[in-house]
Amino acid sequence: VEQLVSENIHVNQIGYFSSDKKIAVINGQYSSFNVVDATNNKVVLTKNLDGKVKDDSSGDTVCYADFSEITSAGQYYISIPELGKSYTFKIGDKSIYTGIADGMLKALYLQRCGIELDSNHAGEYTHGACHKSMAKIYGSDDKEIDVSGGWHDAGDYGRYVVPAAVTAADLLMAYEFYPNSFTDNTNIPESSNNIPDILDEAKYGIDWMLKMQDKLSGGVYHKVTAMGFPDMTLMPDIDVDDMYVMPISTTATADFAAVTAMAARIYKDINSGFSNSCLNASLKAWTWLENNSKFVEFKNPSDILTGEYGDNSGSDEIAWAAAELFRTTGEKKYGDYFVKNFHSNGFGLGWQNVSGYAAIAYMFCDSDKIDLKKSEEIRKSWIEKADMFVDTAKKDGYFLAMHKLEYTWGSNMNVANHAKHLLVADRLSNNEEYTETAKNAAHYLMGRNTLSQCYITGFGSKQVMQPHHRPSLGDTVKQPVPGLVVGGPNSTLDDSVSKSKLSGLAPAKCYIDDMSSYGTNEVATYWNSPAIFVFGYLNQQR
Ligand code: G3I
Ligand code: 9MR
Ligand code: ZN
Repeated sequence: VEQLVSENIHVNQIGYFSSDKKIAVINGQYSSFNVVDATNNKVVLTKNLDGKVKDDSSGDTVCYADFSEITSAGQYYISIPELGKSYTFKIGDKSIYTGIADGMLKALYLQRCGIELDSNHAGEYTHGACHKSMAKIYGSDDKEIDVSGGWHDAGDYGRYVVPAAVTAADLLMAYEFYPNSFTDNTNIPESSNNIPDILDEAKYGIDWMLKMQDKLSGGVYHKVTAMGFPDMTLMPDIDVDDMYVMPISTTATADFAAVTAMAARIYKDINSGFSNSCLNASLKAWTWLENNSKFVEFKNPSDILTGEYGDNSGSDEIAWAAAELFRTTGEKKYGDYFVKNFHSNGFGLGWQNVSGYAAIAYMFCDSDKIDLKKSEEIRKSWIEKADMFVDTAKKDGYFLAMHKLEYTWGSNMNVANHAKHLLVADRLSNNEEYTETAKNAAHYLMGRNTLSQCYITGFGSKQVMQPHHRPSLGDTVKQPVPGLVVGGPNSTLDDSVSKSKLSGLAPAKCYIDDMSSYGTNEVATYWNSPAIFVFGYLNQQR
């Protein structure tokens, strides 16, 4: 008898590496499973299921199908007599992730603002050059500046310095950690220029950030957006609302100083002109920070309704800037500032808390002026946190380093960032538990989760079809723009669809593939970028 797909058999819908551990997570208690060759429906392995784990985040009680012994490349599915079959997945070498990894990077190209997306590069997902007009400096009478370029932040068309900076930083860091994982042929306009596309993409974002710096003071404007969000089906090139440049903030300026210092270092031998401009811009931003020691907070003025990216402290951002400037220039004053002012503060790797970026910059700095005691202390607590993630994952039914309270807006960023933390820890001190737990995060994003939902548009068997993403809704293509990581489960229920459809559900189940659910189903560049880092690790040997 032909079996139907059961979404209670959770697999990585893309696949598993031949040499890796391969586990499917099953919701419920059953006795045995088969692994079936999908090309001829022949059973290649029959085994007992094991384990009985109550998963806190989903409420599921799960057991496991471990089929690690299957190493032959091919297409398979899991079948459980009483339940049904899983989605089909691959077993193979690193090439099974090439499409999805390149797709997530390519998605940032598809988020580009200020240029035409032509069919040669964007396929069906074309649109004309957008948001090219001059933007008004908010609060001034008539001053206008050109701040075209950069990435649309998310499902809206705003361009915000704080999230763009961490996006670019993730790309640069992915390249610094895994230089051989990235190619020059993802078919973006800069492909085949002998520079890996990931660096070209980062530069696209940074070129825009450079325009967001006030040339006189060195301070950096917080964002450029219209006064409100455009209609959900408005294509970017049709959106002609007046754009406003919002005031300079400490967080934007410090994040800017950090990422331009990184760029100065990484592009030094690749594009020295760009590297120099970045260094000068970074030093200027640092000067602004010195001249404005009182925290300049950004708050939306009452008539501006777009994303705030607010923060009540800039100290982690400034410490990050200091650490990157120290690593890039070797100048003692930046190192001293960092040592005096850095607090690990949970080693944040998100847009709001960037202390993790600061720590990485200092730990991996090879200057002989480094404060070894400080560096060792940071290293130790970084490892401790990694060990804590491993512990959390051991208790989690889906082997995920996620506490149930972490399923908030953009929880998929938390998933990817924890993996990133573990991979950095593995660089500091090799440990298979770290890399294993990081891989489990990737399995989760690709469908091995309580909803059997692949969270990256255009990929997997159960795909996201209705992301809160204006170009995906406004174009004539049925499939959404591919390669975008959606926010994922959010138990805070931040939008009305979530409130009406998801209330009472366990945290990991608070997700809905609905275009109006911005709290669970929007996309954002800084949700893609840490996932790109993780896939940089996975694709290392490709
Ligand atoms: O800061 C608190 C933290 O202290 C607390 O532990 C945690 C627990 O819930 O909440 C934290 O605040 C959250 C904050 O994100 C920081 O993570 C807020 O509850 C949460 O509402 C907030 O959500 C942000 C959302 O904008 C609303 O401001 C998302 O992170 C952020 O990704 C999202 O960004 C939007 C832009 O505003 C507009 N463009 C689209 C973009 C993506 O949805
Ligand atoms: O589209 C907006 C999305 O980018 C934001 O993350 C979200 C929260 O600020 O808001 C979305 O815009 C909605 C607005 O907040 C309320 N009116 C409807 C808009 C589209 O759903
Ligand atoms: Zn645009």
